[in-house]
Amino acid sequence: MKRALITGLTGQDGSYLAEFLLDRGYHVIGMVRRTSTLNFERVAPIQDDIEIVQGDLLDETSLRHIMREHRPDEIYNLAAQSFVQTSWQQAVLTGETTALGVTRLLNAIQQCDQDVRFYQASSSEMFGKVVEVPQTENTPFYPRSPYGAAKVYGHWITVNFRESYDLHASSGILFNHESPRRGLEFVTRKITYNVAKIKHGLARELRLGDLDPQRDWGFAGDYVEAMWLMLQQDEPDDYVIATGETHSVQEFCELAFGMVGLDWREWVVQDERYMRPAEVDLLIGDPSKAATVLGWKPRTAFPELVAMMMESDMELVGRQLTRPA
Ligand code: NDP
Ligand code: GDR
Repeated sequence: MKRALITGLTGQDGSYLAEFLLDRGYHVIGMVRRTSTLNFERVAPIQDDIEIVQGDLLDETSLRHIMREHRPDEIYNLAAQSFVQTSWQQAVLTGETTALGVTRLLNAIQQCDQDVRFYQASSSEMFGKVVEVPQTENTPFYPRSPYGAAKVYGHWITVNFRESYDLHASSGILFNHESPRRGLEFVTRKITYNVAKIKHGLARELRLGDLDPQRDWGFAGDYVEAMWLMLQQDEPDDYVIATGETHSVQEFCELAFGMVGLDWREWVVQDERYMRPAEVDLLIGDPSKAATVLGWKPRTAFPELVAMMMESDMELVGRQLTRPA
């Protein structure tokens, strides 16, 4: 039985990846950091099938301990301070976790077991103010936030450890991927959850920042397969994972409101608080290397993704309404 360690188990991607690996017969070890209240909501249905271990990307000793005690064959490093907006207020913490955290984990691998296969969760935010459209594995980086800069470091330290120590370390440059399990602070989920509240009469408006940025949005459930495929290759490498389509925040609003018979223009209010000091205007990825080498293709089209999230949030808010006080 293969053993996989997932950091960031409690996040959106961690939960989908854990389900994916369990289905393939893996023994899944999920790293979680200590919190005063449990936040296992996303993994609740599979919690008993996973070995949960405590560790923190800020604490290298905890990572070495996990490596020695649990001997994983594959490591998926999904843990990060992942919210771009927060990275301006907590730039140092973002760097400690999202950048140096990768080095701590790679150090632990290099010292404990150099045969481990390693996946780093890199990001399209590294392209930032894009210098090429669409973006490929060869497009130069131009990050626009402390988060983007931290991910660039995480990406290059992964490449460096691969080249320095011959580690099987791959970096997946994933474009935005969403799901009903997306955190409520990210724009797609913020929209679908609040549209559901408006539809149920629980909110009167939706306050958003810039509606013009365009993103290449895919479904998280499709993207975790690409992570796994990268670690099944004979050689480690870097891959862009994207749909090859781009849509604006406004288009997302139009679709989501439209799905429940509302006109977004009557409900959306623009609010300075959600504007960013530097914006990423346009992201669109070229996933052809992943298609050719990994045989990976996205399965969920943009309208399907919006519909999936809208349906889930309509049901969630409906349940909240009918719950006895
Ligand atoms: P989430 O924000 O949903 O999850 C982040 C996870 O990291 C949580 O489990 C969180 O734990 C954990 N974490 C945060 N800090 C630490 C720490 N110091 N030590 C250990 N664990 C920590 O992110 P996603 O699931 O959406 O994304 C997964 C990864 O992929 C991230 O690295 C993200 O930056 C990257 N990425 C995501 C994309 C996307 O569109 N979703 C696109 C490209 C890259 P806790 O629950 O305790 O907060
Ligand atoms: P992003 O995702 O920054 O692309 O990072 P997010 O959903 O936060 O923003 C997408 C775009 O929407 C604009 N926007 C708003 N965003 C939020 N959160 N809230 C708002 O009210 C709002 N109004 C407009 C933003 O300015 C932005 O242009 C995500 C994260 O998952 C990263 O961890 C990951 O690396 C990248 O995707 C790829």
